[in-house]
Amino acid sequence: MNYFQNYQTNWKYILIIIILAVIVGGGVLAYQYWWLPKHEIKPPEITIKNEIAGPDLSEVEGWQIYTNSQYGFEVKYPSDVYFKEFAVQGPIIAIGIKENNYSLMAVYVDDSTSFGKYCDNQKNFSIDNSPAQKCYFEECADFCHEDEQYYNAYSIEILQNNLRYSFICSDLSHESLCDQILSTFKFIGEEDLTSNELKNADYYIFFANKTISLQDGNYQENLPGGTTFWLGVTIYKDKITFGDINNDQKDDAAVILNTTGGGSGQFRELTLMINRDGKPLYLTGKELGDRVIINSVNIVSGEIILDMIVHGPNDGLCCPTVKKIIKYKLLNNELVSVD
Ligand SMILES: [Ca+2]
Repeated sequence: MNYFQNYQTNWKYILIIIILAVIVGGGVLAYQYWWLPKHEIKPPEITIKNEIAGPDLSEVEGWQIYTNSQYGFEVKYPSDVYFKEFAVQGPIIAIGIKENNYSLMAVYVDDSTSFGKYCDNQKNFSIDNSPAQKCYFEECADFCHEDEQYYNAYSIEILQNNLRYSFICSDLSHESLCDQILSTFKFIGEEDLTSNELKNADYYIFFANKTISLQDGNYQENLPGGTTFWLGVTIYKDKITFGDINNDQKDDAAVILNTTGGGSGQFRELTLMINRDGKPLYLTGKELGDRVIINSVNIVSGEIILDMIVHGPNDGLCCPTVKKIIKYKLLNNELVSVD
């Protein structure tokens, strides 16, 4: 075998190897491209509720209210979450978890009439009657360098009055908490009632036959000279529900109050607070009963719908067991029950 033959044989082998490599390599690429699932972030079902249904307040019982009067909104939040406000540039608020200073959400407000365009996956809906979009995307912590780890994030953007409110939740493992906080989002204009105003308003109480002034959701009246009180009023499980009840296109509020006279009785009343020039004004109310349970309050088409558990004939006062839906509407400035 001479050198030339040897050379030729080597070339054949090399050529065969190259052809095989191209076939195998191409096959692998084609397989990856066509058969392997593409990298995508599956959006879970949106849990944000529209404002007619209202957030499920049974889940956010005892939450506090953050109000931003500069940008006109409020959201509720659990006690283990903190809000940090910033001056102008960058996020206007950082929301974090107290325990480990963990960053949960950043809130930006900028001038825009359209949603951001960088979504991998999106869903449109509405929050407080304004167009909103939930958008999943990849995010990186620090200028997105080549070798940087990307992670999955999502934003909820809300458009109102030429402003875009962006809530960016940078960790999908906290998606349900971010969603839950956002489900309580509400714009507040000068003409709107706010939860804070309702927690500091005057209410007529049937139980005591008098008008009292709540301060931060509480009222307490002590017996003369003593520390024991004879009248205590609070907002029952933070149940404040907004909706138009007197058909003037301005949202009013249904508020459930809990009154006690110092004994074991816990008397629940429904009160209707009318929006009068942007301020809450007591109009009328209904006694609901001692220790009845109010699961939810909704306002739909001008009717207040109470989902309650009331006492059956064999129930002790402590422990009602009978599920009952009661609907009220306003007639001649009185709440009347409707079927
Ligand atoms: Ca109204």
